[in-house]
Amino acid sequence: MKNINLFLLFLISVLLFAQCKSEPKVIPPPPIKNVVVPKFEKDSAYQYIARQVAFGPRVPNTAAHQAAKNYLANTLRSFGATVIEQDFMATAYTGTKLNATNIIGSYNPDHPRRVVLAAHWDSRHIADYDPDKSRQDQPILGADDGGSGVGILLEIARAIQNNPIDLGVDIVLFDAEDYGESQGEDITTWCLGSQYWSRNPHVKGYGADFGILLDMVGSKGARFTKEEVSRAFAPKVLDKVWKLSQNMGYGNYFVNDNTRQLVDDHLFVNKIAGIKMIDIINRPADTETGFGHYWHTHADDMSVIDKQTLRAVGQTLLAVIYQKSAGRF
Ligand code: AHN
Ligand code: ZN
Repeated sequence: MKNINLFLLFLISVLLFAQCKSEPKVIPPPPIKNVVVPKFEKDSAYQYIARQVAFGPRVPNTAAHQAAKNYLANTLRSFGATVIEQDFMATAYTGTKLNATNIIGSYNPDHPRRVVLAAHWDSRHIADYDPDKSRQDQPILGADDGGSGVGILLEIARAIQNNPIDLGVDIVLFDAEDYGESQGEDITTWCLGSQYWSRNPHVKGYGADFGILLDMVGSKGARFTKEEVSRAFAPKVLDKVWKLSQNMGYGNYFVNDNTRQLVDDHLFVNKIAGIKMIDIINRPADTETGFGHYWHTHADDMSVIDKQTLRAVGQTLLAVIYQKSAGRF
């Protein structure tokens, strides 16, 4: 009898040990469910852009930047996100030390399946493409270049608070994206916040199934093309997002045209953090720079922001994350 008990104990131990040693945990796909995708409130997103712009240019080492930082972190907190302010010191191409902060708002921080949604919250320190040369050394408001993506992500945060989601969602607002050297050779002068976060994620061992970056997503008649870095690193995510959006009726914005690679936050997230991230970014067909006519000029103010465009992007993103939570993306 005693021997049998000992044998059973031995057997159980072997089985338990074998369990522990088994393959690294594979997260099972979720059961396929039906889910309601909340409505994206474009007027609300618009207001969140206006609030950012009202601080003035959000350039590191300025009072407006500090005020905008507090506004963004507090707003995400008020929407029920777990917020981390990731302070870091960056060195600009000028040698200037920048006091910078990535702001991360997380939903369901312990959920094993995660998606990361990102945008940059700083605005450019110079207006290097402004037609008025005398004002090129002045910082820009960045309503579209920075403000629009953040405004949409704040509205998504509010939607998640009101419609609990069975998915981990991390909203990452990168700092110091736009302090790069004008026409410089060195791509690492751009995207200082995403470079820092990719090397020092807000939680150790951080991972996500995929990521979506929003950059200049608010102007009238925006054209979101399939950008080369996104195509190279995250082709399936890119095609699924575009198809979903087109099926929702936003094919005038999300077009099936390919455009060349861009140095943007997603490049560093893909290369350094190894997270598949696409870039939704406006690439007009008819401007010299390939960006909006207002790009890196003082014309990048609230007058370029269009609510229909905000809705096309915001409603697409809500569909992506709620479908994903139901095993349908
Ligand atoms: C460059 O022009 C090097 N990158 C485009 C990324 C960018 C700048 N997004 C906003 N501002
Ligand atoms: Zn810019």
